[in-house]
Amino acid sequence: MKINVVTNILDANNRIANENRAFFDEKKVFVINLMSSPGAGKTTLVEKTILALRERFRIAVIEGDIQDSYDAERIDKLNIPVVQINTGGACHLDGNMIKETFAGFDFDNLDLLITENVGNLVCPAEFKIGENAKIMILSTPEGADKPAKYPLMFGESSVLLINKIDLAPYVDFDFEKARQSAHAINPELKIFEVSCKTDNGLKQWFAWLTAAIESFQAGREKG
Ligand SMILES: Nc1nc2c(ncn2[C@@H]2O[C@H](COP(=O)(O)OP(=O)(O)O)[C@@H](O)[C@H]2O)c(=O)[nH]1
Ligand SMILES: [Mg+2]
Ligand SMILES: [Zn+2]
Repeated sequence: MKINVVTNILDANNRIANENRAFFDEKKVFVINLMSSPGAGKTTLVEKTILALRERFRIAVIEGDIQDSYDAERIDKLNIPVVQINTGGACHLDGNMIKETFAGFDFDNLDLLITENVGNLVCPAEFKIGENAKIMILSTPEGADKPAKYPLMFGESSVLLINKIDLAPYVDFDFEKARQSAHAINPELKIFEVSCKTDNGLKQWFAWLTAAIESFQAGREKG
């Protein structure tokens, strides 16, 4: 008999992710799973999002890295509850790792949990963690061919932030090609062009996230 190990791992993970989701639903905590390749701007976006929305929502962060706690220290400086997960080599977060952090947060006093996944355009998209929405970043220096090369992440995400638009002129980023190929994979994908350096375009992202959290907490959307 041929055993499909990968399917079994994903099934087991889905079960745990669904348990996490049920827990977050009960606590009315909106959870985003933020993914990108290393250096695309995840932590910078998390910092900007905290600064923009902290008056309105109670926010906490999970930082996922293979090792070290550099990103968590950046978040801690903003006085936001943060737990660092060190995957010890694994290139993605999974449901179990998220569950392990539960003791570190006061979920009764939270509206938004942002999880920064390990930098990688491949397997983070395969492992659910109990999120309401997958959000991904593609930065302009990475090139406009990435949707075609890494279709799963673009297919699974609700929002694509094209970051570092301030660098676009220097790296010849083809916005039309990126948009078209991303929408060919996922016609529902919301795309925002932003710069976390100049803040250009970030308002639309904050508005999307605010509306998504409010809609979830009003019971109009279930994870
Ligand atoms: N020019 C430019 N640099 C950015 C932008 N966003 C982030 N960076 C820089 O890109 C580098 C990686 O950002 P970081 O947030 O740590 O990326 P992460 O690895 O995805 O978490 C840092 O030096 C940031 O300051 C942007 O919009 N424009
Ligand atoms: Mg980071
Ligand atoms: Zn992985």
